[in-house]
Amino acid sequence: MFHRAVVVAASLLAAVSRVGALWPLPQSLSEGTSALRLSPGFHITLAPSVAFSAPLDLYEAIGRTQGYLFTDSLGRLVVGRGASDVSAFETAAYLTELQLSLAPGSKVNSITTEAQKPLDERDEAYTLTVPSNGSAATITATSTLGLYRGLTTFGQLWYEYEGTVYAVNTPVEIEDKPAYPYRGLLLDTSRNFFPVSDILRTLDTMSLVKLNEFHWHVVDSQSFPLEIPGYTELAAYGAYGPNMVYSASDVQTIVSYAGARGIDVMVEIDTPGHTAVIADAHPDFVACNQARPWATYANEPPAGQLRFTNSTIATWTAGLFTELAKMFPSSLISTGGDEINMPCYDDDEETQRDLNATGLSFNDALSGFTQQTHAALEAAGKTPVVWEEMVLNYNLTLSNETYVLVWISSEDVKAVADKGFRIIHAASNYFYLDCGGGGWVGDYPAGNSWCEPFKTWQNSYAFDPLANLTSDQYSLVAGGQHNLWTEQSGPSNLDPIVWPRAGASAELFWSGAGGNVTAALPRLHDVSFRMQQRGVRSIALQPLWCALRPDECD
Ligand code: CP6
Repeated sequence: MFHRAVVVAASLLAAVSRVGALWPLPQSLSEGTSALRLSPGFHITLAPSVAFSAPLDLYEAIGRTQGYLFTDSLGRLVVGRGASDVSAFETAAYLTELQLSLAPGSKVNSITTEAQKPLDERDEAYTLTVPSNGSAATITATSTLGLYRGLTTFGQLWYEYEGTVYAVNTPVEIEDKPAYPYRGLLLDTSRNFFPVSDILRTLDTMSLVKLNEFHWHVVDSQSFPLEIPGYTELAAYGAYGPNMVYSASDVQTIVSYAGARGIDVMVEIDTPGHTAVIADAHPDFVACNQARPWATYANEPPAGQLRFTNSTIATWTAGLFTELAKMFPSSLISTGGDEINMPCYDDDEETQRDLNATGLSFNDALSGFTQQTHAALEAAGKTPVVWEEMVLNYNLTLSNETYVLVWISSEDVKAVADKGFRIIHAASNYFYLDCGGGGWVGDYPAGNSWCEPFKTWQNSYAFDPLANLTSDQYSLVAGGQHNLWTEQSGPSNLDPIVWPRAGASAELFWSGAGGNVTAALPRLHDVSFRMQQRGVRSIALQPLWCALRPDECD
């Protein structure tokens, strides 16, 4: 294959504009056509503005970046695209230094601290220059998180081939910052369990495409794999097994690994629906526990929902969120709130007795419960996040600080905005990675095939985050996320089902507008190869033939 590629080499000049494979595309990018070699003595340095108090996670990020430069062996791609005019490389200058500096007055926090800040306080902006003459490259920013984003971009400029590392699109000048502060990925670890190592690899891959929010849908009706201090009975009884539990120390590992990669971890305990598993430890806490036929009482087996109308249970749940808040430094925690099943509560004597005793309507009782869990989170300094039904279906009184995940349909975004809530796009018609995964294949009502059409990356990439909104509502859009529900996914297909598809939302919400799939395809293809180089089983988007000759395949 390589030999074939060399034979069809086009002119270097024609090829280079297609060689730089940055993903997500920076806000402003100017590229030249000169080759540049990475000196064997290349090193990344810190200007005095950073060096005096540089945090450990920045040093580690520098070390990883240097490592990737020499192990992302993608030179074949560049060579195949016509940059095989080796003479251009033989005369290319050597880059020996990349200098990182912070603007005067910037605070030198760790990347982790910056990544875990509230959404509107995150500063991810950076400027990157790579001259073609061998003078030092530079990254400047006003936060270490910005420097980290710049390092990620820098790493995508380079291709190792037969021992030489080169960029072919210099000089490069980039000014960059995200269009939206929230760029997430949801992973469900309840329907099927994922070892910590799978989560860490996913975090690495997220960081490569500048995703910054890991939405950890950690528990659900099927299993409770999270050990929460003071509430350890939930995992003890509810996990699939003793080896399928995230211990408090696993959580710390995941949170700090994420933070060091510029990623915040937003955990979710979905309430009051999706809670059947709580019955394993507390049978009295759950209505319609494993009731049959399950389809009457839940969207998936097993049926069972928290008896939130009971004040003891509500207080217990608020306490659970208080403990959860201590485990996760993020400012964001999701209390869930999707897919509440009414027949379950209608048929539950205890719930009906509570409602009669208090004289509250179902909606008012649900409002009170949600206010109680949210108050617990707010007391812990957190901002609550909910699924859209909480604000669209039950008319709950919630703070306008609340973030609302829109999942049922992108059509619902407008109604959420009209109520003044901040929005996280997660619509099933654009951003669901599972195919049939929300469903129970064979058991879903006929004609309700959530999975069709399969959500291609092109489909997600065409999403308009501001559609149907008035310009004064634009600021309500925090960003968006791809979602992996795992009814039919597990460790063996995690990488292929997520990557590189989730890259589509990564670019959409970083760059602000996707749309042109033809222009994007060769870059996404390249970032997918880069993922593969790093041990991620990201899938092919095209025959390799096209990767070598993007101009022939568009
Ligand atoms: N689990 C939870 C799910 C889903 C949701 N919440 C879901 C619903 C429909 C589809 C896919 C997933 N499996 N807790 C909805 C947010 Cl198609």
